Amino acid sequence: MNADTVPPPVAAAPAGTGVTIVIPTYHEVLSIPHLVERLKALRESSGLDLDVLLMDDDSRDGSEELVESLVLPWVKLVTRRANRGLSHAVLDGLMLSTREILVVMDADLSHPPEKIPEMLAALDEGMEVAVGSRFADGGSTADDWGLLRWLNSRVATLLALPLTTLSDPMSGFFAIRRTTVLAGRDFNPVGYKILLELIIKCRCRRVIDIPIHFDNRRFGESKLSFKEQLKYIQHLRRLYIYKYGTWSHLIQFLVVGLSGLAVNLVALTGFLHLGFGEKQAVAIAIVISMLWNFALNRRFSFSYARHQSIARQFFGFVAACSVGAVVNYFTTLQLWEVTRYKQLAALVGVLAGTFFNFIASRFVIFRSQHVKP
Ligand SMILES: Nc1nc2c(ncn2[C@@H]2O[C@H](COP(=O)(O)OP(=O)(O)OP(=O)(O)O)[C@@H](O)[C@H]2O)c(=O)[nH]1
Ligand SMILES: [Mg+2]
Repeated sequence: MNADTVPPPVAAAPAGTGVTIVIPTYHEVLSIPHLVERLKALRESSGLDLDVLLMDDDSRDGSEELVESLVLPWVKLVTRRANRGLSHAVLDGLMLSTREILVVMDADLSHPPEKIPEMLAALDEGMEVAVGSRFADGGSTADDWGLLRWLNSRVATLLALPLTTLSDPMSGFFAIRRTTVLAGRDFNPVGYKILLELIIKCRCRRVIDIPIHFDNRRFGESKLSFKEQLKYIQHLRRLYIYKYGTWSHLIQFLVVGLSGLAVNLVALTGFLHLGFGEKQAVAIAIVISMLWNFALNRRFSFSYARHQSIARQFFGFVAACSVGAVVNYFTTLQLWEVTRYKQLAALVGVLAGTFFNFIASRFVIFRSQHVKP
């Protein structure tokens, strides 16, 4: 989070009671009156001590004037001019409020405010986060969700499976305790998925799904672009690294290794087709796949070491691959003696060589360097 734009720390402010609803808005002037109307009805029917913070990224669409004209002391609009973006707007809103419970929801009427009391009841029962879910039993989405949108959402949810047990971790509708938010560290969200960021960085364990019906937006346009979806992958990668540390580097290393195997086979086939001799084709394929692995490992698996000398890393990587091949060779030969399953011996040899490569890459070649302040 950019320190310049974060409001003063609320940790110093006295702990409040009641609920703040934090709503990120961008060009939502048409939806705001309807949303406020429904929140007003909720306030009256439930008797909740509830206020609303609209975190607007300087839409200049009349939202500011509209909120002023409503003259409702419990509805405020904060105009943000720096560090724009949905996740930052939500985080700023969460930090601004001093209320005990914080609810986040979209402005476009896709989230039913009437479900808020159910979410608050879950927090009362000891949950840290209650999430409005489209995919929990009893949850639903508007009928005209096309197959593509549904598939997109399901794939995104599947990719987040190792991070949380929630059925709808993409949801933008959730309730969380202020103390839980304040216990979070290292917030660094990219893109849209602020809930995932909070769950990982606040180390939330007690999370619960609250089924909701997710409506289509009625006014204005969606701001969820393809670019935002790419950012989601980047965000997921960061969260995996944060949560799983060295394990996440190992997984990336193995995925890169598998892709290198495919590159090797394609290159070998290609060069044989082009009429190269067998020995030449094998050697060229090895060089190409090694370069491929090096580039991808430097860019992804060990990206924290990207600013270090590329030449040193490259020669280190080539050396590690060569020693790894020797480890593979001797392990296979050793096992060859004790088993009649030669392929099994070769497989263990490959694993031993890969393991050696990983350890050398992670802790020697692409080691993290701590720079003295
Ligand atoms: N402050 C702020 N709010 C944003 C930004 N982008 C989107 N929002 C708000 O975040 C909420 C969710 O954005 P939507 O465009 O509805 O995204 P979505 O719900 O995934 O897409 P739809 O299905 O079309 O509704 C809405 O209330 C938006 O106004 C932004 O950059 N800054
Ligand atoms: Mg929406």
